[in-house]
Amino acid sequence: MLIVHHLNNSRSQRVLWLLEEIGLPYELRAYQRDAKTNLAPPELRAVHPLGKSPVIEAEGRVIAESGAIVEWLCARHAPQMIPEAGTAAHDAHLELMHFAEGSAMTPILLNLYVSRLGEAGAPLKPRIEEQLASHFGHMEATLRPSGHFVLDDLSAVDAMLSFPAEVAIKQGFGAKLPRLAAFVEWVHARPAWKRALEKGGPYAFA
Ligand SMILES: N[C@@H](CCC(=O)N[C@@H](CS)C(=O)NCC(=O)O)C(=O)O
Repeated sequence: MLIVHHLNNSRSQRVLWLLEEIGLPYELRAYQRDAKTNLAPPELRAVHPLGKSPVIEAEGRVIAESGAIVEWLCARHAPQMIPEAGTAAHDAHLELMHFAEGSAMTPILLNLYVSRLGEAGAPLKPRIEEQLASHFGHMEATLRPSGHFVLDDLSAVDAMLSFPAEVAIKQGFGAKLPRLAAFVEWVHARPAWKRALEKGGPYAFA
């Protein structure tokens, strides 16, 4: 059976959600962040050298990186969640899949780390804030009237972008970005998302 190495309050929540949407059975192995450092416990390094989550084990392989995991799961078990190759939707999907971890997460993580510097980090704040607004604004503008990022039904990139979208709402961007707020509300109302939350445990972005 497929194994998910799940860390509390992490990007692996979207993998649990996707698995619930697909209806694929899986074994959840839960890890807790260190209460002081917020880092993953060292046992995760025994699973994959990066020591982060999510990681899945399937078909004798160990796969890290949520983007790769989401693509792998959809390609194998939910091909309808990836637009057909050669179409404009496929290209848009590809771009957003990379945007989700490449661009969108950069200011989110910078913000997290720079905030720990207190006053020393103040000179970096305006640029970080401008980049957060720019990336979240891009997500808002990209959402289609159907409420999805590509196509008009749940796709792999909806799962990937659910995490930065949740961060945006948690950080108070929802008032200015109503479509993004509606997207997160829609995600959180999904029975599959609720099952994933129950299985994954407390989640700061719920
Ligand atoms: N690009 C990776 C990032 C993985 C990652 O940084 N995961 C975080 C949780 S969201 C983690 O495990 N942090 C704990 C640590 O770095 O010790 C992915 O998308 O899976």
